Amino acid sequence: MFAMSTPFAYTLDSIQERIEGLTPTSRRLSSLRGQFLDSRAFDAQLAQGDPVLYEYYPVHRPEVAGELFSGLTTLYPGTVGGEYFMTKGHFHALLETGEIYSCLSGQGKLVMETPEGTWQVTDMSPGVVVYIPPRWAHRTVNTGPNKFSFFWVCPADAGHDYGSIERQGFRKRVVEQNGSPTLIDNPHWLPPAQRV
Ligand code: PAN
Ligand code: ZN
Repeated sequence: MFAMSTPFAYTLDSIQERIEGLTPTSRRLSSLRGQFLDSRAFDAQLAQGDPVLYEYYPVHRPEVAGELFSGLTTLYPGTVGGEYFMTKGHFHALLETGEIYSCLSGQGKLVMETPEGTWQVTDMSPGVVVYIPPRWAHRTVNTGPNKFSFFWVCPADAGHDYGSIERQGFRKRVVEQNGSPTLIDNPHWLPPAQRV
């Protein structure tokens, strides 16, 4: 089905936060409508412009078992109503697949949870590698004043399931309080048995 592949190399340029030779995919503020807690602040910010919140460079491979999907994501600094800029976040469509995130620059948090609502939030700074086990949804949050970038690798057939996160968000949100990143409960989050 797919041509036999041969080993290949690519260059993660951590200074310019890109993978040489690839074009990034961008997600703008408008693509995160409904994801930030303060929708008024979101609308007010969007009225001023639609900045890029993050960019990623996916190194695509055939979406079959055994192949690996990898790339680089860079999340810009900022907040919406005090909530730090973040990625959309997702479960993998093949729930039983994990992922590795490795921080290259900046400061952030990796917010994770299972379908049952067990959660964990892990600090990321350069050199930190986080193992995301199968079944754990994941979202990154830039809590620093500079760009936050990380390398990732997961099974190429993992796929992305954004649906449940788009509907209610993660159980924990990361907001700036007294100048520091603070975890708060997401008032919209419901345990699985109470969801419609
Ligand atoms: C990452 C993410 C990437 C963008 O490659 O897809 O950082 O985040 P969203 O997909 O949540 O917008 C990954 O976890 N892939 O599986
Ligand atoms: Zn993922």
